[in-house]
Amino acid sequence: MVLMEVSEEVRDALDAGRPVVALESTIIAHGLPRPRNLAVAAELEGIVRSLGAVPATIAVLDGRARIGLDGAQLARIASGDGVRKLGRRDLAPALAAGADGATTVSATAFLAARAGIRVFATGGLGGVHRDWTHSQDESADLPQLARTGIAVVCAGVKSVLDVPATLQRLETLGVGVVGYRTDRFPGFYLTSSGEPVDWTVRSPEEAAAVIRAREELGGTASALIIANPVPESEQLDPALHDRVLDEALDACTEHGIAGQAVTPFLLDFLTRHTDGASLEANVAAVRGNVRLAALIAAAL
Ligand code: PSU
Ligand code: MN
Repeated sequence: MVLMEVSEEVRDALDAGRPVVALESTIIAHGLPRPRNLAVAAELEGIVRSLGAVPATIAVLDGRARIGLDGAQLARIASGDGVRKLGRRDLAPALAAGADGATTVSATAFLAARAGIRVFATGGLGGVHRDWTHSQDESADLPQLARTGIAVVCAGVKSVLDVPATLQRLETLGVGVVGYRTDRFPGFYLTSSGEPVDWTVRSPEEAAAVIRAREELGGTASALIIANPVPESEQLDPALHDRVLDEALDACTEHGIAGQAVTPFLLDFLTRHTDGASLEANVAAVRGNVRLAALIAAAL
C-alpha cells in the first residue's frame, strides 16, 4: 500500500526544481475556528501561487499521508469531522488505522522533508509550556526540528509558551534561528517577544543563502527557523494579550486540560476573549510567513 502520496502538481514542481512551500494542517483543523479556517487555508495556497510557487498542504486522509491537497480534501480537513491532531509519533498508528488527521509542525516537517520540500510555513511553533516543571509539556515540534532538514518560516513560537525556555531548548537541540529583518525573536501574536536572536537576515536571498550553506555543509539534518514578526500594525495589543493570556492559563489549569488539547484550548480562549483580535493577528502572522516562505523558495 502507498502510505505517502505526493500530488501530481507538487511532484512535477519538485522534479522540475520549481519552488514548493509546505503548509501544515493542524492550524486549519485545530488552530482556527470554522468556517474562517477553510477561507484562510485557501487564501494561503493562493498567496503561494501568486508568488509563482506551488503550495503543498500536508495532512493524512483515509490512512494516507498526502503532500498537496485538492479543494475537496482541504474542505474535509477544515470540517474537523473525525480529523485528529497528528504529531510525528501519531503518523504510523493513523496510517495503519486508515484515519483522517491534521499534521502538526512535527509531522508536517517530517513528511515535507521526506518528499524533498525545503521550505515550510506555519504560524507559531510549539515549545516549552509555562508550567513545564509540573507538566513536562514540551511540544514534539522541538526534538523533531532537531533532526529534520527543512527551513521553517514562522512568527516565533506561540506566546502562550515559556519563550525564553523554548529558545534555550532550541539552542541545546542545535536548531538554527535567524530573525527576518529583526534582532528580536517574534512573539507570535506580538511583533516581539522581547528576547534577542543572534542572527538576522534582511532579504529572501539572504535567507536562501543560509539554507544553502546548511545544506552544503551537510552532516546531521536539522531545521533552520526563520523567525518573521507580524507587522506592528497588525499585532495584538500587548496589554490585552497579557491580560487575556493570564486568564487563559488559569482556565486551562481549572479545566484540567492536558496533552494535545492544551494548545487548541489556549488559542481558542484567546480568540473568544479578545473579540477575535487574536485571530486576526494569528492570520496576519501566517499570511506574512507564507508570503516570505514563497519568496525564499523562489530564491532557492
Ligand atoms: N501555529 C498556529 N496555530 C496552530 C499551530 C501552529 O498559528 O494551531 C499548531 C502547530 O501544528 C503546532 C501545534 O505544531 O500547534 C503545537 O501543538 P503542541 O503544543 O500540542 O505540540
Ligand atoms: Mn504539548
